[in-house]
Amino acid sequence: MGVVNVTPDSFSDGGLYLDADAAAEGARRMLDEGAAIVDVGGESTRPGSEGVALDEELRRVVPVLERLNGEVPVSIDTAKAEVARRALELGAVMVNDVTAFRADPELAEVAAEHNAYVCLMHMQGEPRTMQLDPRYDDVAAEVAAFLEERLGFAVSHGVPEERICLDPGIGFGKTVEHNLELLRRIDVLLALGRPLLFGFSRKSSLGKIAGDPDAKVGPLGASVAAAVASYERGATILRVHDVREHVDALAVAQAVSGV
Ligand code: HH2
Repeated sequence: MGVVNVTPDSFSDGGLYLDADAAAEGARRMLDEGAAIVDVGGESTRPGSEGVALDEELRRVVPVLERLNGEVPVSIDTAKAEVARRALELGAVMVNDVTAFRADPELAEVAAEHNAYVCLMHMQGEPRTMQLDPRYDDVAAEVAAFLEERLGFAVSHGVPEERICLDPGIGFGKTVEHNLELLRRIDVLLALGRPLLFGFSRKSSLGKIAGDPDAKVGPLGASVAAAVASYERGATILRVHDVREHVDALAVAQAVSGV
């Protein structure tokens, strides 16, 4: 899954795709480079962010979807039902909601009506404050319990279970150690029986592991290593900004595993 953030302030690609032509071109390039789907978002959820108004989010993402004209499989990264509705009408095939249908419960019905694929993600707290002091007694068990509950919610609102993938939400109310433990104990998440999406790409935890305690962005090599480690432990979808490098690395990992 490639990432195109149509925002001025995303933590690693803010401003790069704010222009609709540049965003559409970026999405097409990612498809050429081997992405199976491109996640288009109009609201940054980086630590400390405040969120954007509906009108502004629509103004950012609708022109991109219009330009893509249904020719690129798009996942719409939004927590708003109205943004998802417009995106699905314009050909998007998946709804990626970092709030797992908590911010706008109507989003579940919109996804169901359009027979969309869905990604439900775990987040502790909200972007504005989530990295201030994240705490868990047992991060893997708590994230799994949350995802199981949200999976039940989505299914009870008409989204077929086969259309849903789950995501532990790397960096969303989690320390470096929490993120690593979620990958080490991925068996607890795999036991939920749905494909798992991991989004380590460029996240600050990777920069910290690579030696910079003040890192805001993780380096490419660290992102690729985290994606391969996630794949080898059982993740199905890797959400990444640098598609070509990840596709190459994952092709090798896949060849080694003989799948
Ligand atoms: N991470 C980000 C945004 N959306 N969605 C899922 N399912 N999983 C993730 O890990 C995830 C996500 C944050 O990364 P990015 O989109 O690059 O930054 P920003 O939120 O600043 O736009």
